[in-house]
Amino acid sequence: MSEIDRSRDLSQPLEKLGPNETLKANSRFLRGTIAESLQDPITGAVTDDDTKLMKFHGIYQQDDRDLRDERRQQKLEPAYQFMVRVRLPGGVCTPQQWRKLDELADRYGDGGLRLTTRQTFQFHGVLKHNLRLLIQGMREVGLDTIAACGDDNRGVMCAVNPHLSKLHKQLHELARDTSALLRPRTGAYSETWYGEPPAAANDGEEPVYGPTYLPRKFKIGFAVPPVNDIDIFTQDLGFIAIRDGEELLGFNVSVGGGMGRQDNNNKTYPRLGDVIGFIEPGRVFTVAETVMGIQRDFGDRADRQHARFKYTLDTHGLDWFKTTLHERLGFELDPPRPFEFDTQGDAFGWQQGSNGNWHYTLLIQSGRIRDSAHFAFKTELLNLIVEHEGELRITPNQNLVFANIPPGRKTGMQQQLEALQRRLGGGRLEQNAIACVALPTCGLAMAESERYLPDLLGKIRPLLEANGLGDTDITIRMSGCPNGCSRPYVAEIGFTGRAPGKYNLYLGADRRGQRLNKLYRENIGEKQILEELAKLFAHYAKERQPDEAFGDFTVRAGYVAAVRHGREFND
Ligand code: SRM
Ligand code: SF4
Repeated sequence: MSEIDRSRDLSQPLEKLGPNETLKANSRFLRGTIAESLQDPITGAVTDDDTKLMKFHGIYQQDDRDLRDERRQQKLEPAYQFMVRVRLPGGVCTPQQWRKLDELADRYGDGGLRLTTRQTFQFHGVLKHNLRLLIQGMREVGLDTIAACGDDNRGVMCAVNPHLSKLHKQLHELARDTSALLRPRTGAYSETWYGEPPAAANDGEEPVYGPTYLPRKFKIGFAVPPVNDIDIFTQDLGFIAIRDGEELLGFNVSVGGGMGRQDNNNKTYPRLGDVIGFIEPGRVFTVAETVMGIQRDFGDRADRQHARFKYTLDTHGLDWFKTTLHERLGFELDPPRPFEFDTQGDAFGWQQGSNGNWHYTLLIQSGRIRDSAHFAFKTELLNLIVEHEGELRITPNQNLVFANIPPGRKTGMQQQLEALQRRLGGGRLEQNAIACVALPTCGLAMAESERYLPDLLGKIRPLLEANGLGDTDITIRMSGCPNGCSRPYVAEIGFTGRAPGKYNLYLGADRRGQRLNKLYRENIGEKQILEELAKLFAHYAKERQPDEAFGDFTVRAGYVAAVRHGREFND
């Protein structure tokens, strides 16, 4: 591991730091009183401080918001439960791991699994007394949850790349090793969840992070042009593969992406990353560690709303950042190499890899996997996975790839996979849509998202068909609040929740993840959404240029301005 200059930004004296910073510093490297909280039989919750610390362990305390009123009337505490997120770099897992997760969901969760926009699994509805059992179960198949949440390096993403077998392997290994390199080292995780003997916290316990970890979450991803499925410019740090066929030449490095913002706070905005140079593959780890180290040392620790790396860059300037990076690295990045993206979407159905194996991408709306009274989807999926001899890849669009099916096995699986897809349903609109979790589990949701988007799409479809646009690809993404977990600000049509039944409507992104959208209508309900879209689709159908995407049209036709930099998002 390379040495990092860990000098702190002296412009932020300790006494001015926010409460989360003090909590981290005093937590004995994320131990806090989690062990005691877990044992407290009086409540289904943990203390407020432990709630914050447990995020670093990949665990979020929540309560079922559908039950809030009822429980309040009954004078009961909220229906506390936990969301548990798996650390799964690049979204790749084995059938054996899936089988275990499926079993754990039944035994300790709400019976379902949720595929996320960062290519991993979430369990919902886990009760406090089952947390240890769940995490120990994952350990049996080599999985953990550390740093899946918290102020640290989050799940590392990696393009799904069905065609490029050799390159995918190489990139997935880089994603996996980057995740391992930047994984917190504290013994708190194994002590708390695996019951290993407690060690005295010592100052050297976190050689990379130090006692206060990062000012805020930090996200890394690897993309392979022309497919921008991971939305590389929304990552704090992105590596854009530059290749000759399947030979990896190196990466363009992009810095400072992020989606999260708040309504009525113009200091916050989504921002797309800036490409700052090119590196050889052997320098990925040093660059990742050094960039994260600069954010650790200079990120705003006084104001969490201003603490993401994108704001550090805008506060200090890109030139300052590049100089600091070059100084710390001891070398300069080469000039960026040309690259082109042409889509953010997944390739559905069958694709053949360069190694001859087959891949099947299954569309799973919102990544939600559960059995219901009329369709035992989770069970049917598991039955197929058990027969599968390759690996599984979760896509950044919440779908699932049955990857590396040997040619001799394709015929056997084809009928079943295609039949399952038919039962799951979903057409063009759904293929281009993402919804975040939102209600009832997300504590920050202001409006429905996952539970509402399918209905809304059902009402949008006739509007498109009426204008002869039924086969047109248009990205539609919905988030239940402005945090943007579905990456709505890079969708041609983006919705973010404002209040129950009310959404902001954004237009104008480019289908390639290289242009932000912009607010078009604020705080509107379904009736107005459909009226607005009906007008827009009619105009688009009439006046679009050949091959002009909907987002490009809304900018050219003057509905919204093109946003070149995040700061223009709020203009
Ligand atoms: Fe997210 C917070 C769900 C991807 C930006 N996100 C949350 C929490 C944990 C709510 C909370 O803090 O109490 C949500 C849990 C809901 C639940 O009940 O499960 C939540 N985020 C999700 C997931 C599950 C959405 C999904 O439907 O797939 C995604 C899990 C990713 C993963 O596997 O790690 C998810 N979140 C994202 C993304 C997209 C991405 O990373 O590619 C973003 C935008 C990119 C970015 O980070 O800027 C995102 N989530 C946020 C934010 C805003 C951060 C900010 O800079 O302001 C929050 C709120 C916060 O951190 O304060 C948040
Ligand atoms: Fe929750 Fe908001 Fe993220 Fe949706 S966008 S999961 S509502 S935090």
